[in-house]
Amino acid sequence: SEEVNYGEEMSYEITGIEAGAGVVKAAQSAVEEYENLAGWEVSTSSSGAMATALGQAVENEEPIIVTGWTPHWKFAKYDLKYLEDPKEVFGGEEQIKTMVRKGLKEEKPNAYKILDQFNWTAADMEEVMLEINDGAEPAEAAKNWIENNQEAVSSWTEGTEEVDGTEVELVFVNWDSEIASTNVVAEVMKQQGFNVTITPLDNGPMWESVSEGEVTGMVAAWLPATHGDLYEQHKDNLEDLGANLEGARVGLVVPKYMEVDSIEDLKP
Ligand code: PBE
Repeated sequence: SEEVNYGEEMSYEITGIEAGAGVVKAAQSAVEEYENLAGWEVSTSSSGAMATALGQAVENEEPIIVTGWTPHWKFAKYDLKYLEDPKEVFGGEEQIKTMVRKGLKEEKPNAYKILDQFNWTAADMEEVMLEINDGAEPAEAAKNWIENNQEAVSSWTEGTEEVDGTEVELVFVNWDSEIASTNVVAEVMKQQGFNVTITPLDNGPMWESVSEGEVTGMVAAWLPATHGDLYEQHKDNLEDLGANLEGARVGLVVPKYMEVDSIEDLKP
């Protein structure tokens, strides 16, 4: 693997996603911290464009490095691997956590309780993501998952009462993982009688809207590393309801056919 130099073939480019994503910021830090990444750049665009570029590269068996994360359907669809990160720039295992605006517990206790009790596994989330990737509308995939997982869903609504049109606004970023989780929670709340709006934002504004109390909350906080800076900035002005998913991860992801195992194997 020491012999292969992919940099030139890839124009020394790491294929990023949205500029505000934590994994993009981490990739930019990696370029600074790994001396062997001198001259590399992280391109930014969107999660959709990253997925398209990845699919095309795999089809042509070309080298590509993307800013990746788990849970994500791409690992079910393609043979991929994370590059080892000996400097731990991307952090370790992450949780996805739920954050709500202050005062929600008193004002909308049933909404608060459902958001507090929402909790599922990486495999659950991947099931919804795969169905969406296969062409289902997010709301449709969410409804199907709910129908097949009544036991989990009743543990989220346990101890709550149905409501009559209480308004709830959930914010998220158009990352495939958060499209899945936000749609599932929104559908569950709709079925309990809430009038639910889901609003896609960039990462920074997502956190701000919760901490400014403009919206109900979000289920899209990746911690401790990926959104660590945003959490520090906003934690005093929002309520942290804890993990809704364990075992998440971010990092640099490549197809398995690439003869490189560690970020340190890349050449300047
Ligand atoms: N992600 C998906 C986000 C968190 C969820 C890894 C693209 C990020 O990097 O901020």
